[in-house]
Amino acid sequence: FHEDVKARGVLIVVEGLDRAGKTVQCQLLLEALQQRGHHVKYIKFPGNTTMKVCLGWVLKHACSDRNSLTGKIINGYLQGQAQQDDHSIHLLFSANRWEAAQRIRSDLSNGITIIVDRYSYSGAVYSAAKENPDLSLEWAWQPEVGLPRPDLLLFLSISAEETAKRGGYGEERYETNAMQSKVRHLFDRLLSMNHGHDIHLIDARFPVDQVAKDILNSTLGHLSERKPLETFAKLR
Ligand code: Z5A
Repeated sequence: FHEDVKARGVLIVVEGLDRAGKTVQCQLLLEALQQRGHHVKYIKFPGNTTMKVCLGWVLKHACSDRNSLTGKIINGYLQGQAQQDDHSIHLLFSANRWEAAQRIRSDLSNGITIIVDRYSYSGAVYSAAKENPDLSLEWAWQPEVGLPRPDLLLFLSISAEETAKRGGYGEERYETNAMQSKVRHLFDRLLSMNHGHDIHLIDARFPVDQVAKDILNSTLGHLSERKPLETFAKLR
């Protein structure tokens, strides 16, 4: 491999249902990797205007796209303040990732490892879960084709029933048991279609510290990978 490929950072995506513990785990992984001397950044999708406070940790690491045009529209939609056609909002979520894609590429090539809290997988399954007959999982995946493909996908595996026990759902439009169950089913389907992908299923039912250890173990083996960055392909 060329020298620039050797030096690049690693793209790590953390996915899962609402309340699976993604943000808590991203924080812990960020800290663990930084303590080991890695240069690491955190990005959350959708990048929007909501500041999420998690165990007292304000997401100061979140990328500047939080205030992007798409981020603002998406935030209003998620809060129920604005209606959008299913296809239109889907494409805006995808555009929100495309807005960040060049930055992700350039950070990786500068040796920065990036931890991403939700990505294209959430994008496809939340839209397909609406069961709009014209919005299949395959249709929903299509705008993601060409985006940077993660080197490692950590899927926090837990059922909708178990996440519901972690506290009442809030005001966002997708926070219902029925929606989360459909989302879980679609995540399973999507992950099974992404052949050749490095996916680690992490049992997210365990206490936070145990989950963090499993995630770190899964991640450490990948930090020495130096293959060229790939992009998402069509679903097979
Ligand atoms: N969406 C979409 O439609 N299209 C897209 O392209 C994208 C997203 C990217 C974003 O909501 C919504 O947008 C989301 C998908 C959709 N749908 N919904 N609903 P958001 O930004 O508000 O949601 P989020 O930030 O991603 O948060 P979350 O999913 O609700 O939570 P989380 O990050 O997975 O969990 P957490 O904040 O780390 O922890 C949640 C609680 O559980 C907290 O009280 C923790 O203390 C507790 N917790 C965490 N881990 C544990 C363990 N191991 N045991 C016990 N308790 C735990």
